[in-house]
Amino acid sequence: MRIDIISVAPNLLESPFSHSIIKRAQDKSLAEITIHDLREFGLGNYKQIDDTQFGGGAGMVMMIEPIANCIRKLQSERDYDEIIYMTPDAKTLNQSTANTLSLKENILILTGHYKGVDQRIRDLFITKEISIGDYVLTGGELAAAVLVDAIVRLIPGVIGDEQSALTDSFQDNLLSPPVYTRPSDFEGNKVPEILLSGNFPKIEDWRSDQAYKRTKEIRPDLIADE
Ligand code: 6GU
Repeated sequence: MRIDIISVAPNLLESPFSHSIIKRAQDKSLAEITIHDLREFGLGNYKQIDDTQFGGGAGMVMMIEPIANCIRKLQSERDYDEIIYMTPDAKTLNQSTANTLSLKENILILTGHYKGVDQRIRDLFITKEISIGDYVLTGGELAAAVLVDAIVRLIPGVIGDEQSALTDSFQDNLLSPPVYTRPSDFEGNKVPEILLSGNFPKIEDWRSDQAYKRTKEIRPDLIADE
């Protein structure tokens, strides 16, 4: 899978993709992530990328030309399955969206700053808009990093243990059950007996039961949605 990201703060995105599982996915050529500096497409001597908004009001708006020029250049090199705009005024990311996107070949992600981008960018180029939650970040970069992590870990071969991505919280709309490792007794705090029993069907029942109880208490909306 190829992921291109357009950003005015490319260095904000370097670290999240340079470590651990996402780095390994790139080293194994399972994911190719390329960051493009929007400033290089800025207008005039000052490489301008934003301007005051028509109609007045506080905050700068990202101009259409630099973004259109950048997107068109990238589109001349490959066809994109989705062109995604990261913005708080969109539907929130969930596991189902991450699953769908992990099956795509080429994705382009535009990250916004300031008051957002000129609406015509969204009308002309964007095929999907994604928020990562009901709060506001200073820019879309960290949100894009979250999205890319959620997608890339689902690509077959990225996570060593094939089972692991499938048994995540949310893959079945339930939170994960509690997990334990050694020691079985920490200062009198014991691991539930069932997990030491070796009775795997019973252990699975217990885990399902715990997942359901945890979801009902912490995220009843996930169960109500079904
Ligand atoms: Cl995608 N961008 C920004 N700036 N803030 C956010 C967000 C995105 N998702 C939640 N908050």
